[in-house]
Amino acid sequence: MKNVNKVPIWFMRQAGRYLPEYMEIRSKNPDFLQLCFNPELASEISLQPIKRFDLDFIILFSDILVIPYALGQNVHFLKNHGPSLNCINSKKDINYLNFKECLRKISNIFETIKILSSKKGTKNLIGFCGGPFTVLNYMIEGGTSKTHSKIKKFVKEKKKEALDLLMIVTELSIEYLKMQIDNGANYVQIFESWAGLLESDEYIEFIVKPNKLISQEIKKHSKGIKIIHFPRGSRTNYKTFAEEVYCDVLSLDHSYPQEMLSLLREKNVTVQGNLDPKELLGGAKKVEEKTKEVLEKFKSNNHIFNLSHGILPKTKISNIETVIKVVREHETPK
Ligand code: 1CP
Repeated sequence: MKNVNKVPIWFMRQAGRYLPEYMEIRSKNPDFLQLCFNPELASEISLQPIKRFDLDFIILFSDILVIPYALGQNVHFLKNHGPSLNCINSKKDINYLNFKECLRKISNIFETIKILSSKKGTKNLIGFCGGPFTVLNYMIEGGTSKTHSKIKKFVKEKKKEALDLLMIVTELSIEYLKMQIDNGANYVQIFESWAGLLESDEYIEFIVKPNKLISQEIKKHSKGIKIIHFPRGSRTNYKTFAEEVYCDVLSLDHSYPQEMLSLLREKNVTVQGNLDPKELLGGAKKVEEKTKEVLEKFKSNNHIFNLSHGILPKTKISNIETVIKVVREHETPK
């Protein structure tokens, strides 16, 4: 056998709208959240990209917004519009009872994980939650936002309330991840998709501290679990994040500073990423070129191939196949 390493591969949002087999199930299930709470269908959807592409990681089919739902907020996904939540302003506006009760509301998700765990074979199974600030962003904005003006104002003008709510979301997320691990996930990813909205002290308080607490508590609960962090858009703060927060894997977008790669080598943290999902809307030749560029860029680091953000709904399946072929043919010396 040759002395070589293979780069493992999966795609953020690999289970979703670019797949006709997902759209077929979705067309018969207009309520997206109820689909997330249907263990039979949710496990089938999680396995769709594995059956089609034989990827190395299965990710649970669910959504980060099950946490506001569990806390008693009204959460709906409107057709072609994204999520919609009733707006809240303080801790008083959520009528959660206790974390056990909250988790009971979403306990079907753990049944999905059990099914996936029994079918995973040699694949890895990723459980996930949103980063606490990202979840708070949706809770305060009431949905997708271009300006994020409400959350920025909330953090500045009602800091105490913001930190109280952030702590509730953080503690519930920890319990939620522990349950996912107990039911069979061997990786967890924390999607802090809106980390890039904050700078300096706010970045420390709202991004670093809660993510650090999640890592500490998860490692205490289960040493063997692998933790992937994704503080998207962190730019130079990627360094602060890696220095402060325990990560087994750090997912990078395109904003990271150059010196990250040597820092991550020193800390023995695996790099995940970072092909731009927009490339998957174009031609095959370019996709091949860009995939090779990513492999080259991270060749001296431990690397899990992925995108810099989720797969877009208009992605061509043939382009996904091209990426996988290039990555599978690539070998790095041990
Ligand atoms: O209409 C549909 O069928 C729903 C589309 C969809 C899907 C397939 C949504 C709505 N969520 C998901 C699944 C999902 N979401 C997964 C599991 C599947 C997989 O990854 O393969 C995961 C991990 C998520 C995570 C998620 N949801 C994030 C973090 C990652 C990211 O994209 O930044 C966020 C921010 C959400 C919120 C969300 N869910 C869905 C929408 C349209 C949105 C809003 C996105 C936005 O504000 O732009």
